[in-house]
Amino acid sequence: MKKQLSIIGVPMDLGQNRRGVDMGPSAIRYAGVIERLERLNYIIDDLGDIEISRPDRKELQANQRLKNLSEVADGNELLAKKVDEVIQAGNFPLVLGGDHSIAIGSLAGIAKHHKNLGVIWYDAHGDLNSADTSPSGNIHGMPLAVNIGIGHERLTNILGYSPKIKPENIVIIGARSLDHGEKELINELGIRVYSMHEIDRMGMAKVMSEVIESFKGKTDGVHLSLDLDGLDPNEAPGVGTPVIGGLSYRESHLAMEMLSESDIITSAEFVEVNPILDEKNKTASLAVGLMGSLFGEKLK
Ligand code: 6HN
Ligand code: MN
Ligand code: MN
Ligand code: MN
Repeated sequence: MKKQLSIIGVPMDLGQNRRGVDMGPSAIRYAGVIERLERLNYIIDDLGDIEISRPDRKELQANQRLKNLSEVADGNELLAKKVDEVIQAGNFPLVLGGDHSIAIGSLAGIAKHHKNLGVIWYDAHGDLNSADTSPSGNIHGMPLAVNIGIGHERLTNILGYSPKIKPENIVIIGARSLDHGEKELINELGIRVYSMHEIDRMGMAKVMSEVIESFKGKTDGVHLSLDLDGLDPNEAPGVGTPVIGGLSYRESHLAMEMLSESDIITSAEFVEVNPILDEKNKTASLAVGLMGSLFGEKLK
């Protein structure tokens, strides 16, 4: 792992309906992310937060199939440029959300620097919807589709190229709430999914060894996109779209520790922390703990 980490906060809440997730970056900072990673001897550069523009009320109603499209696209454009700069400077980008729509901007900035970027999507959801398949019109349910080139051009074409990633380089872990159109896309493109069913049967250790083995030698970098709702709502109550029956604290720490040992992760984001829905900053603290494991706490 690179020793210089650049933290980018993205106070984005326009990719979904629940207010409060824009305070995620503050909650994660408050939970001590910088101190935690400095203790592991990383040099932390906190770049502050990306500016997200607020929609006017009229525009909020404009496109129900792609809610707040222009504000989400604009914020992601800024994020993409910032992430691109961080990587050009030789640093590891650690992005704090914000709702999961921000994976559009982070991957736009990251994938530019790779021919074969692997992506681990740790999530209860597939985030593979488009305006045509989405039950909600919320863009946070679409970022993985956008990154493989499916979706509105304002989103797919950020930084002027598309697609960002290849379906065969994606692994979804923790899925238990997939919409009909998402399942069709997964089958059509052969996207690898370790749903809760597979995780229960195989155990997290086996799942992660398979994932790590599958990326080694085949990818030139791996991005971790960790949606806190991948964990069980008992562990992570502060999320906007909780789904019962999720990954445990221990499974998730094990996954992060194995990623740390494997040293394959080249960028990461932690998203969907909503302090308003949380219990005493429990979810933000959980996120910081997982970052500790990802960045090698067990080994140092
Ligand atoms: N997330 N599949 C649902 C939708 O509205 O498209 C939920 C998406 C949740 C997205 O948690 O990042
Ligand atoms: Mn998600
Ligand atoms: Mn999710
Ligand atoms: Mn969510």
